[in-house]
Parts: sequence; C-alpha cells; structure tokens
Amino acid sequence: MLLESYKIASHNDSLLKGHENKLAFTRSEIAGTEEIIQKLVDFQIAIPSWALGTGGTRFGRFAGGGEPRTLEEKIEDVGLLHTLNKASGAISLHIPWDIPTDPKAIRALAAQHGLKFDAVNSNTFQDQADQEHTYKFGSLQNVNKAIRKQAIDHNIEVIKHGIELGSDSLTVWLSDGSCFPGQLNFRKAYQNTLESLQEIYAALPDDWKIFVEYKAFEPNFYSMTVGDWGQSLSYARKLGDKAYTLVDLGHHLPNANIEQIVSLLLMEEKLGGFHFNDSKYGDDDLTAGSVKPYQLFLIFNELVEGMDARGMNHAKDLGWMIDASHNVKDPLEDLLQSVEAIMIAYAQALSVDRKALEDAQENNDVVRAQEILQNAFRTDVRAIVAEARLRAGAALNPVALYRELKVRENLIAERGLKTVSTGL
Ligand code: LRH
Ligand code: MN
Ligand code: MN
Repeated sequence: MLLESYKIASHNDSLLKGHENKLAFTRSEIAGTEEIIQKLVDFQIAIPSWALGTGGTRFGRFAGGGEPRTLEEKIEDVGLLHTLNKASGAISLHIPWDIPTDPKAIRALAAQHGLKFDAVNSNTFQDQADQEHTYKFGSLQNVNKAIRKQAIDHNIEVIKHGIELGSDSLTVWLSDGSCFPGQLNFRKAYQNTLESLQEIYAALPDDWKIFVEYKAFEPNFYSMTVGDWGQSLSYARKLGDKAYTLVDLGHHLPNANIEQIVSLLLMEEKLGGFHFNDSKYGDDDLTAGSVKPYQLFLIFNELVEGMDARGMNHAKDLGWMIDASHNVKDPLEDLLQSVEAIMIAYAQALSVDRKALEDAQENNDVVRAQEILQNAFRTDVRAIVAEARLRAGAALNPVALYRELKVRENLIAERGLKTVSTGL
C-alpha cells in the first residue's frame, strides 16, 4: 500500500494549530527543546520482522487479516511504519523465519523504503523441517558435538545473510538450559556454549558485533545457560571486543533493577543493545511503555547519563530494537505505539536537569533527586516528540492517520483476510 506524502501533509495541516499551542507551552516548561528535538529526529528504532503478524501464545494464535505473507511484504509494512513516524528506519530479521533468497532485490526494496538492516537473529530454539539433529536438549550447549556444530553452522549462515543485506550485527538468543535439577552439568554446558560462541565469533567480519541475549526462564525453567546479564557479560568478556550483552526488557526476574543493570553494562563498555517491550509477569512481549512507563524512563535516564559520560552517540552506538508482539492488537498500530512510548521515554530522559541531579546526589538530597526525576517524567513531552516527527516529514499523529487512511482495511483488500505471517 502506497502512502502518498500529500496525505501526511493534509493530516498535519489539520492538526497544526493545536500542535503549535502545545509545543509553545512545552517549550516554556523544558529547557533545550531544540537540541532534544534534533536527537529525537536522529533516533531510529528497528522493527522485528516477526512482530508484523499477530503473535500468539502457546494457548493459541488469533491471526489478523492482511498480515505480510513474504519478506517483501514485511519490508513494505515497516516502510509504512517509517513513512508514518520516520523513526522506524530499520528492520531486524529472524532466520530462518525470514530468509532473503534474493538479497540484492531485498536490499534494494528496503532502500526504496528508506530502511536499513539491523541485527540479524539466529534461531536454534526450534527444529526446522530439513534439519538433521534436534535442539530438544539445547544447541550451543549440547552434549553432542554434531548438534553443537549444526547450531554453529546455522549462526555462520545467518552472518552470511546479514553481510549480503548490509547488517553489521548478530543477535544470539539461546533457549539452552535445563528443566530439572541434575539434567545438566552447568560447568560443561557453559564450556560448550563458550566454545561454540567462539567459533561463531571467529566468523564475524571485523566491523561486526555479536549480541549475547540473556533470559532468566523459558523455555527451560530450572536453569538457563545464558540466564542473566552476569552470565552474558562473562561470555562477552571471554569472546572479545566485538561481543556485547543485549538487554531484552522481558527477560528478567520480577522486580529486577533493569536500569542499574543498564548502567553497569554501559560502564563495563559491554552494553550492545535492547529488545524493547513491556510486561507485568515475565516475557509478556507487550507494547513498550504500556505497563511500566516509569521503568522505561528510568532506563533511558541511565542510558543518556551513561552514554553522555562515555561520549557515545545515542543514535548509533547501541542497537535499538523492539521485540514485542501479541494477540489482541493490530500489530502495526501496536508497533507505532511502542515507538512512540520509546521516544517519549527518551525525550523525558533528555529533559532531566543533569547538573541539578548530580548536585542533589552529591549532597545526598534524596528528596530533590526524586523530585528532579519525577518532574521530568511527569512533564508532558508529547509535543516535542510530535515536532520531531513533523520536521522529519512524518505524521503528527501516526496512529490516527493509520486509522483515517484505513491502512489495515487496504492491506486486507490486497492480501486477504486469512493470512499468517511467520514468527512465533
Ligand atoms: C526470546 C526472544 C529472543 C528471540 C525472540 C523471538 O524470548 O526475546 O529475542 O529471538 O524472542
Ligand atoms: Mn528478545
Ligand atoms: Mn523474549
């Protein structure tokens, strides 16, 4: 579906007066808005190819209509999102869910939509139809060398696909672990995993990164071989300079202090990137910022503080990706909401009075420190985020325009009502 720019322009015209009033008020509330707006314009969040269809749970999947049936259609969907918000200029592929059989054409199509390829993801948590060995008892950790080799080879294959697409990072998430005490020798599982990762690392091009994603639980429920940030950091350290930890917000035990984890990883120069989502209980993969927006803000607060302290470029030095998809929403609307929530948290973090906060911290003024953070969190920054979109040529209200233009209805007319996208 083509979204002509005049439609965005006329949508923006209709909202302009109200927007300008709100922006003027926000400018009076927040210092340095111009700088914040520019940072927001530069900030891009990658869309996962597996989130464009309705996700399911193990209790069922309720597919929506007009889902993308091919990688080409997925790229078109991300292109649509990017046209609407100009903040989703990248796509992250999961292989083999999305195999670029004609990489040149895929790359050209993505470029046509202004999209880059973010991290490529390997999949050794499911058995594929043509696969020789099963991953039932793990992949890179497996006691069987042939199974480890199969998983290593798959990862190297994924790197090759990534190179062809112009990606520059590989995300490895392992479901490896055990469900029962005694099932696994932890030390041997660690050692096997490390050696396997080392072989994958050796296949990385010089300018690539490998992200080691951790997860506390699921599908293994007694132990996970990369179960937390400490284990991920331990692998990343042993692997070398190109290896980093990836933080998926849903992969922690309840009440984990994720913002502190982020701060420490940044300090250790081993934070590689994010999978944004939100949750109430575990890896719920809900829309970013929908349940715990204050936590998302506190994470961005540490990111801005830590990245600035290290002279890092916010837009370029970490991998920003969404990893969320669920059953009950239109996935494209859901992704627009996630991007918006991330931008809001980022804008709020940029608006924190750093000097005042540091001063309060140095003087143990706990009340003032809390006031500073909560003031930033409670100040409405939505007009600044909208202004960044306006300047980038996107829609002032992407979800509203998506509905006005009946995008989903058009996609259903194009692709049909009974479509099932690949993914979980
Ligand atoms: C695992 C995970 C990981 C996978 C994706 C599909 O829960 O977060 O990133 O690659 O979901
Ligand atoms: Mn993830
Ligand atoms: Mn997950």
